[in-house]
Parts: sequence; C-alpha cells; structure tokens
Amino acid sequence: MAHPAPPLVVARADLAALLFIRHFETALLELFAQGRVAGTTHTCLGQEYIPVALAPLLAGDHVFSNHRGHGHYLARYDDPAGLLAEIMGRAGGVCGGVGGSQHLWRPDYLSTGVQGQSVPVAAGVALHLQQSGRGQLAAAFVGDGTFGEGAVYEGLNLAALWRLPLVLFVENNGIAQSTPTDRQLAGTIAGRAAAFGIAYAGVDTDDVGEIRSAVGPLLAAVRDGGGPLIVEFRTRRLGPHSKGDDSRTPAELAALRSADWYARTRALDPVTFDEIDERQRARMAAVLADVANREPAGQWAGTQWAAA
Ligand SMILES: Cc1ncc(C[n+]2csc(CCOP(=O)(O)OP(=O)(O)O)c2C)c(N)n1
Repeated sequence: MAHPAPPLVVARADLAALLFIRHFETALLELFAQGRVAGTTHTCLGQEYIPVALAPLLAGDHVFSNHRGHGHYLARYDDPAGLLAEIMGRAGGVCGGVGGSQHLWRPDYLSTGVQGQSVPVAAGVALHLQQSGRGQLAAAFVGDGTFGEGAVYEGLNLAALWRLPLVLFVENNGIAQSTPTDRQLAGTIAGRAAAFGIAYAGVDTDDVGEIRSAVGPLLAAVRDGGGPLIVEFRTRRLGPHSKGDDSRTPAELAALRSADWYARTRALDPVTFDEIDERQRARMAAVLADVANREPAGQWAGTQWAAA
C-alpha cells in the first residue's frame, strides 16, 4: 500500500492563496521591467503568509492597508483582476484606475501610501465600531519604519485611552526602504506598546495555522472590549523596496531567500506543491491576459501607457 503524501504545513486553499500572491507580485515586477506599467509599486514577496493567515480572522472587520498592500487585498477579496486593472489603468480597476497600487478603497478597506496616516484614521473608525457595539475591529497594517511617524502615536494614545478595538499588525521586515531597522528604531515595538499600556504579541513563525491559533484569541479579546493590540510579525522582504532599489548585499539577500516559506513548503511535498503552484501560475497568466486586453481607464486613458 502506498504511503499517503506527507501533510503540507498549510492547507491546500492557503497554499493556493500564498502561491497566487507570489505569482501576482512576480508578474508585476516583470511588467514594470517591461515598461508596461507606470508609477511605482511595492511587492510583499516573502511576506505573503501574513495576510493569508489573517484574512479569515478579519472577515467583517475594517482593514487599513499600506503601500505594500497587494497581499492584504488579494487575501481578503477574490478580485485579482480588479487589482491588476487598477495598477495597469485598465477598465474594471478597483478604483477606476485613479488609485493605483497604493490607494485602494472598498467599503471596509482603505489603503494609503502615506506612512502612518492610517493609524489615527483607523482609531476613528474603531471609535465608531466601539459605539456601534457589533464586536468589529479596525486593523491597520504598518511597517517597522512607520514607527518614525508621529501620527502613529497620536492614534495609539487615543486608542489606549478609550480602549478602542484597534489592532496594529506590524510587518517588521528589518528594513525601511534602504535603512535597516536597527539604524532607525530606538528601543523596541514591544517597548512602545508597553509605554501606552497596549497589549502586544510577537510572531516569529510563518506557519499560517500557528499564526491563526495565536492571533485569533487575541482578536477575540479586542472585540470583547479589552482595548487595542499590537501584533509584530518578524518577517522578510525578499524583493526590492519598490522596483529595483535594493540596497542589501547579495549575501544578505541569499540568507533571506534561503529562509523563505516557498522552498521549505515545497520540500514537504513537492508533487502536491508543484501541482498547486502550476495552477496558480496559470491563473495569474489568465488574469494578466484578460486585464492587458482591456480598454484603458481613468487617468491613463489616451496616454502612452494605454498602448503598452
Ligand atoms: C509620510 C511618508 N514619508 C515617507 C514616505 C516614503 N516611503 C514609502 S515606504 C517607506 C519606507 C517604509 O518602511 P516600513 O514602514 O518599514 O515598511 P516596508 O516598506 O518595509 O514594508 C518610505 C520612507 C511615505 N510614503 N510617506
């Protein structure tokens, strides 16, 4: 009798979501390299597991994303064509092509390219959610570098004072644009949470199930009126800051890539992994073929980008 395949650390649906985001982001960097997209973009390569793990925990909540937000959107909404069309300025984009990569809006989702801006806005939404009493929360994704913005502390102060249902998910990838975290952040994020009396949890795993088990009960406490929470993920940015601007050494990048979830997960069950991987690669290719053939929309209509 054949032995069953060893279990994957992640369930098939989660692995599919992880791989799709990986292929979306990789395709996007290729599109920029080919000159087929204008503006800028910041990929979440290496960090995909964070939004995939959190998405089911945040269904029904208000999410505030940042400049590195494609994974946040893709894990929450089954709308890759809407996101790609938004970025490429084609018909059917989430915001008609005027928001681009960094500025997306849906009724319970808002992203911003302005670092730190989301925190006081999310605190205001959290105040509304507290008053409406339905147990929803406002969650904002920020990077470690964003702790250099004063607006973050104004938001945290009021959230702590009023015990708002606000959660900050910190994606600490060890670098802010080109500045290593230890060159820009005094003390620790845990210490800053403590200064406000805000609950804090650090997450060092990239195991989607483990993250859900650890974070789920913490969110339940926030929903129950326990006050704000900061969850810090110690993660890795595999790609450049935006498109080609990586200041790290080849050795640093090699070390990051060797710790990436992709190869480790594949090693557990290459046959199943490759099957899912190929399907997600093909799905991304189909999304790109669809969107690239659409009419230009929004601000790009009639520009040089329309013909790209
Ligand atoms: C208010 C503001 N200042 C500067 C920038 C330019 N900028 C964009 S991303 C970035 C670094 C962000 O680092 P971090 O918060 O660690 O997030 P990461 O890019 O590592 O995900 C900077 C300085 C900005 N977008 N907004």
